[in-house]
Amino acid sequence: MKLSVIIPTINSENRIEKAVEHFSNYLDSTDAIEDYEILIAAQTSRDNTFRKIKALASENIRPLFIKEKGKGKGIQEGIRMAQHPWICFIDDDLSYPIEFIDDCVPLLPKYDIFIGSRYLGKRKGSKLRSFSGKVFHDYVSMLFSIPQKDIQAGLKLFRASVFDKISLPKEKGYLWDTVFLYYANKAKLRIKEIPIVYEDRPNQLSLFQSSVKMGFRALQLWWRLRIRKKD
Ligand SMILES: Nc1nc2c(ncn2[C@@H]2O[C@H](COP(=O)(O)OP(=O)(O)OP(=O)(O)O)[C@@H](O)[C@H]2O)c(=O)[nH]1
Ligand SMILES: [Mg+2]
Repeated sequence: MKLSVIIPTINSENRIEKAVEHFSNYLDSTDAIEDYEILIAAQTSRDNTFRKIKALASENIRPLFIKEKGKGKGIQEGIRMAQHPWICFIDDDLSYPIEFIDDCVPLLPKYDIFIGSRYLGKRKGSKLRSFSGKVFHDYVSMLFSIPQKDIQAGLKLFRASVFDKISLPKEKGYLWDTVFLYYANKAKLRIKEIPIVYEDRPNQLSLFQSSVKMGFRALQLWWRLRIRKKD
């Protein structure tokens, strides 16, 4: 398999090197990977993230310097730059296991999109965060009729060619994934959830603040996509 791995990242000077090293060690050692590139989709940060990722550049590791805010924006730019037929994105804090690729490999011919699913697998960490994640999940799943169990998972693998069938979501924030899965289900793409063990490592400042913001954004998107029928 030839794979482009996108790491959306921000304010990560103290973790990005470790993440890139971990992912590239895995990609170098697994038989499943014929060729790969790692795209570090970094947004302008308060710390030295840009300087750190510049120093990581090599044949397989390509830093992207993105001015505009948002995890979705980082993923979009990564997808635009990706050169391989399979694309994966993964968070920068090692909360998701990259080894999930091994579980996907035997199933590649049968599916277009794989999700590293926290709700099928094990979730280590705070019960409150797990509960609020689930409430948000059920709310979004209802608004957009998305049947998958983990919509927002920060680990997804998909064919680059899916964007011949669906548009590349324009959403710039965390809800990029929701729009992606909404389009993918509508186009009847083949989606498989793979159980993973997730290590909760909270980054955001306030759970309440971010949940309210994302809840409101989900409503705006629901209005635009499902009621006004725009994309
Ligand atoms: N390029 C870019 N990446 C971002 C931005 N915000 C977050 N990220 C990255 O997106 C990934 C997920 O961010 P988190 O803050 O862990 O978000 P989360 O996992 O939904 O929230 P937590 O449950 O609090 O961890 C990480 O790799 C971040 O560095 C952004 O504005 N731009
Ligand atoms: Mg996180």
